[in-house]
Amino acid sequence: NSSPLIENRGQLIVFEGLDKSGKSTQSQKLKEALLKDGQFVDLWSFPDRNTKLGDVIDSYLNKRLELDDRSIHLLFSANRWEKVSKLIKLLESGTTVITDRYAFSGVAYSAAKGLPLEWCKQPDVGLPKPDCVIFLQLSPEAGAKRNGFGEERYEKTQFQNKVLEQFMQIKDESWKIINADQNMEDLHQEIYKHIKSLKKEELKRLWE
Ligand code: T5A
Ligand code: NA
Repeated sequence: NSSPLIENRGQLIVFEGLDKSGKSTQSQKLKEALLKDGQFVDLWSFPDRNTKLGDVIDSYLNKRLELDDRSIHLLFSANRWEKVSKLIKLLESGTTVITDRYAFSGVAYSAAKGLPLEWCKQPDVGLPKPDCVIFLQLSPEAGAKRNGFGEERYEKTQFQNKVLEQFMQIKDESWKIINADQNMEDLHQEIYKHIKSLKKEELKRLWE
């Protein structure tokens, strides 16, 4: 019973996971594989550090700027909303959009600081709902051993454990949790197979 409008739209695929779980590596590999299949694909990441808001967020993450927890939370959300009209246009025109992080990171990192979970979700209510969230599961201890860990604000093992707990509170039926502690190619194959098995549905809104 799916209409041509649904058949022809692009999918919204989100990668989530703790710091250094391999999101950037795998989102790039998935993009290349889908392009090879002849699909139109765009790869995005959040935060988008290339906008004015993203510049402020980058300063915060690199510890050059201090902000109230609620203030930075709202900026991360605003940084998604500033791109929504473009996102919807792409999906409707048939381009699949893969994003490296999305609203789930927004909620999990802020709730891990102690902000109420329900409060954290509110600013992102109504965003396009992903067709699929690929959650790359890697223990905080394994993540800490990877290159570059520890440079940015949230990269401390104890905090990462709290973030993981919050992610597990907000997961839903659209999530696919995948063991990220395997070699890059095997991991890619597992993700690719899952994405190819997805059915096309109407685009929904998040947390409505
Ligand atoms: N944040 C984000 C919020 O608080 N609120 C929000 O709303 C949003 C959107 C920045 C931070 O902002 C927070 C969360 C973050 O703390 P970011 O820009 O996505 O978010 O930065 P990171 O998540 O820190 O990205 P990373 O660089 O840490 O990690 P990735 O993308 O998960 O991992 P990747 O692919 O770069 O790989 C990391 C390293 O591991 C190796 C890679 O070669 C690389 O060296 N690697 C593997 N090694 C072994 N086996 C594998 N399978 C591997 N895959 C990759
Ligand atoms: Na990344």
